[in-house]
Amino acid sequence: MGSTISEGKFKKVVRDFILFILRNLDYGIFIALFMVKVYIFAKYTGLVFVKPTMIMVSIGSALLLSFWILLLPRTYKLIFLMVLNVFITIVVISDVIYFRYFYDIITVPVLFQAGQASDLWDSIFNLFRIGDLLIFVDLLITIPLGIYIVYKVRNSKVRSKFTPRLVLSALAFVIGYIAFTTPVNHYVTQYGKNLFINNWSNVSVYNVVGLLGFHAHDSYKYLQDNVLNKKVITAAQEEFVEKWFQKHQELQKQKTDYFGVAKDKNVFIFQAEAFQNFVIGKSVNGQEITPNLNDLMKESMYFENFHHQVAQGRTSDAEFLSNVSLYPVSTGSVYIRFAGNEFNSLPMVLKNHDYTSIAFHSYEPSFWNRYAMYKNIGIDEFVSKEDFTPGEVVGWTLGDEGLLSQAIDKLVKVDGNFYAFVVGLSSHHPFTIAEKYKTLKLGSYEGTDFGNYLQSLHYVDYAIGQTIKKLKQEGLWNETVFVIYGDHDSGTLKSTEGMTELLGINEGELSYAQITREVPLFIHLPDNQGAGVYSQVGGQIDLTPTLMHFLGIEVNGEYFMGENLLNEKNRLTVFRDLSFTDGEVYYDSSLDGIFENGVCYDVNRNNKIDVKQCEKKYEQAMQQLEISDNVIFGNLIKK
Ligand code: GP9
Ligand code: MN
Repeated sequence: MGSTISEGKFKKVVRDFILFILRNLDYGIFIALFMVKVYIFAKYTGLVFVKPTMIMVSIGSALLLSFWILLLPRTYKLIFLMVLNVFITIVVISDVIYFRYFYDIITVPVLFQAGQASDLWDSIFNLFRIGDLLIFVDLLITIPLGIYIVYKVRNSKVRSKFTPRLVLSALAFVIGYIAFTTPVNHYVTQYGKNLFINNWSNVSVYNVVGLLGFHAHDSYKYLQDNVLNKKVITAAQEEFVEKWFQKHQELQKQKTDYFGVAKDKNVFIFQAEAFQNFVIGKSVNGQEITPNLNDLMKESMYFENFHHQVAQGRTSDAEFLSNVSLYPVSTGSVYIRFAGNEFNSLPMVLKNHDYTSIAFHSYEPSFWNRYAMYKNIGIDEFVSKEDFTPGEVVGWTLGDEGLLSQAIDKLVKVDGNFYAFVVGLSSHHPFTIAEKYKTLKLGSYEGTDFGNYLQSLHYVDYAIGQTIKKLKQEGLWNETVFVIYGDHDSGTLKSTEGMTELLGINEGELSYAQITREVPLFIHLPDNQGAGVYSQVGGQIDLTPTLMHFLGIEVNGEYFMGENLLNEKNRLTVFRDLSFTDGEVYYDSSLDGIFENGVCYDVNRNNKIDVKQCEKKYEQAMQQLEISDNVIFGNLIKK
């Protein structure tokens, strides 16, 4: 008798259990469909999927998104699962199509950028592939079936118990949490949090947190910038900014003998990767590191006290400084955080003078969000990785020689004047280039990071030499203002030992601070006008006003913070960390941001002086950064 009872009990437990599983089959199907969809996304875009961490974060994020649905009674559960499935389907299909066009994942700012989005939706039809049907074909079954079941069970008396639902939901949450956070934490301990603070590329974030994780992170960032930490610019601040620029524009309008000496000439800028100034004119083991630039010095203006002013946005900050003439923001990259803002820019000014602007960079167009930002600042065409004819790879991608040469091939075909903005990459960390280009004999530096850095710069210098030759052959040399500068230091260079040894300096000295911030600037004007070495201090922010001066274009209400480099009076070059120099003093700020803890140097005597002597200019430097931030955070140019 007893055994029959327990047998009956057992049967009931088993039956209940099976019923419970069956009742939650919809949830299982939902998770499976989610996995299939993100897999299709990865497959169609060529991004990562089949690696254990990606599978873990994907399952984890799906569970975290949906665990709460398990708490709901059957009909509601089904309805919400269907809604969520439709939502995910829309996200995946949009991402697939967007990626096909932009090689990037959709971000919140993109959704709000009406201009860009409408361009996208225009071509959506063309970008749709028959295979995309796979992403939403399940809806044809799941929706009618779901509705049918909801309809069927809506009046059923059978009520599922709350406790098992709670347990299952909690279980989904815990598993989801562990599955998601384990690989992410692993990444953070290995590489740090930087990727999430300063997300230089959406794809890199995706690679760590998956598609859903990416969208969650992106939405959070957007919310932070635009709601939670939104900087409020008061009317008084706005007025102050406006007054400041009015006064500044008067200064920018002052003429020198060079005003208009390159009127109606083309502009060709080459922004060289991680190119520091200390190599110019230097030799190692009796070999010149930059023989071509050393030659160029004889025919062009060379600014020996020119500086990069970048912050976390690195290359993109350098581009922003030189094309937009505002300071970068202190965290992240303006290119990514504020790509939807309105800006004044060199290409926009030139557009008013009928120039065609083309940017060249042989890398993924989504890196640093360039495809969006270039468009926003008035660059007509962006020639990126896929658009180049495959050629010799040096470092990460097509070498600078091929890049520059293909750029010229395209530019000779431009009708009318051009503005070319070419961004190099060959000398990017880790400075590994093909053996055949390592032509310097480096002795003790051979094979070290520093040695490889020198070899890379030597190659880039060679590419520059070839470019000058080609521009001459094409008859462009004297029809063009040719500009070369470095984007930033070789920051990721682990050991600076080689550099300090080669130059005979020590960390903590003024020259050390100077050297890490100095990049070369060469400006070749038609017919070698003004050739010589210039000592006034300046930075990337000064490029646009300087070039406008040569081209004979007066500032016309634009918010450019830089100054014409040829204006020698009252110069002040400010760095994002609040270090600065005016050519007389050099202030090196301290990490804690406390003024007194920084170091003040006398530039001419090359020694430390009382920090108080840097105080007045410090206030001015701070004001400049504040004005720039207010313009960017308050989108004041639009106003
Ligand atoms: C990639 C390149 C690298 O497109 O600009 O940027 P960086 O790492 O130097 O900022
Ligand atoms: Mn760079």
